[in-house]
Amino acid sequence: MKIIHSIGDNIINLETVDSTNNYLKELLKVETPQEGTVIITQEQTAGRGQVGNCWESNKGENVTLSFVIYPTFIDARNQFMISKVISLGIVDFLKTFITDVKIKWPNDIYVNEKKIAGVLIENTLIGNSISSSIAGIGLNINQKTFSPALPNPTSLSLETGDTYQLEELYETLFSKLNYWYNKLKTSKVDDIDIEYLFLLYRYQKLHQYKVGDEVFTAKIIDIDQFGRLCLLNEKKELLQFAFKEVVFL
Ligand code: BT5
Repeated sequence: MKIIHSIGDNIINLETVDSTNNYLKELLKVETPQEGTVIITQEQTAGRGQVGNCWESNKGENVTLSFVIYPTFIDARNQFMISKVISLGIVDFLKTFITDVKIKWPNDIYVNEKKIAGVLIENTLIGNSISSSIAGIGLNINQKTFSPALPNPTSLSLETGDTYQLEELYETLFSKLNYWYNKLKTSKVDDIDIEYLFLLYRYQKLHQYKVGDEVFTAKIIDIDQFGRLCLLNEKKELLQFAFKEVVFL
């Protein structure tokens, strides 16, 4: 009989680490941790964002964790589905405390135009399938002041005025992540796509975007199968962009 594990069934707590994503990456080189194994840390000395970006988080104040899943059942070309379900899990978690939570394509969670969380997903592909996926979540909880270099940070505490016991949050966060990951496992792709667009920051609204030196007005009309941003400009032309090819103004 195959034992099914959920995110959060197995937790490794670390006082300090360079990056929880790095820790899992190293662990995967020497063993196959059970699916859903989570690395939680109080402090990262080299927390990472996308391509060389840093993730800042004061010690003991926020959620900084990574978990591993083995979504071998989806094609590599559909890997953005993983990003979708993780974003949806984080949003559902935050909605138990605050309203107006949005997903900013491709991997940020926004509250009132500010970034409260970021997700770093690192997939290992074998041929056309995904052999493992490490998902790192940085979620600002109790931190109230941030380095001025960050463009628009916020935290749960700044939004609600409350202070939270981190240990009391994990169970809800994991249950929301499991809920959406199970939708993927059971091929409820339409449920995922509909909810994702419903929660998408700037969906169907006219805003300005920049590509190279060109600034234009457009609205987001979709995120395609490959995770590309689909914009419709004022000339009614459809434009598709991969991550980093377009800037939100
Ligand atoms: C992300 O990258 O937003 C993904 C962040 C993932 C962090 C988690 S923590 C646990 C796990 N272990 C890791 O090493 N990483 C993951 P990106 O979209 O590249 O955004 C990074 C940018 O967000 C930075 O360049 C800053 O401008 C900004 N930023 C950094 N720290 C922030 C914070 N605490 N709150 C809001 N914005 C922040």
